[in-house]
Amino acid sequence: MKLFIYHTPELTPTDKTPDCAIVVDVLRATSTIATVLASGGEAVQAFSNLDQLIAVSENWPPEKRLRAGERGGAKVTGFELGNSPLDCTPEVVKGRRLFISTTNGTRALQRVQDSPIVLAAALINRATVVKFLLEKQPEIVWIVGSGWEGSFSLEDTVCAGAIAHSVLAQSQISPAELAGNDEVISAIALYAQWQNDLLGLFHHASHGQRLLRLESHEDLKYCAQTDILDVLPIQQEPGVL
Ligand code: 3SL
Repeated sequence: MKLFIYHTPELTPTDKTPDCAIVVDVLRATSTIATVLASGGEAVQAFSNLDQLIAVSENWPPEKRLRAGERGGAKVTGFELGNSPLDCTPEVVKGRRLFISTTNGTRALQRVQDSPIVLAAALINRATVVKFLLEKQPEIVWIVGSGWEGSFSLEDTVCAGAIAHSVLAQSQISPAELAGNDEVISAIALYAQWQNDLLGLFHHASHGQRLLRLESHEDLKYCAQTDILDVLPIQQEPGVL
């Protein structure tokens, strides 16, 4: 297995696809997606464009759908949900399809949707994603951070590092064998430094601070937990997990 980490979707090569692409948006899209599926949601369908989301979801029975949207961290007017994983309880999402559009996370999913395997990962489902990698052994793996509007984000990089760190801990692969680019080594170092205080790291992150200004402290706490959900969000068809 060769692992490449890209801090933003824009940094991924445009002329190739990996055997497995793992999209990460810890704050908060992939944490929300994992939570919806763990809570019994029928599926999550991701859109980068709000008008498209509205048009496609119109064809779905109202009692079987939920529209979730976030722009700039705030809920999209008229949608049932924003992008808080804490709203995605079984009472709310069970048996329903979540149609979601967020600023960065759904854009990252769209960027890699032609890869044969596409996963959504966050810290909360890290162990399940790692188990999948160790069982399937895809040759070329990309972890794609969503970042924030084209720039690096600490929380996605530390999650990428957490995945790589766990792959190394559970296999015979050496860091040099695993690392396809330098980003892998630096993400592992970031995780090694902060693994016992991920919430503290989120407080340093620009998007963490943005969410704190929006009074989403509980979201930060939830998303900073590691390995609490045994769920593997895996793409079934382009854009649908
Ligand atoms: O950018 C995104 O995709 C979102 O996850 C951002 S937010 O956490 O909902 O503000």
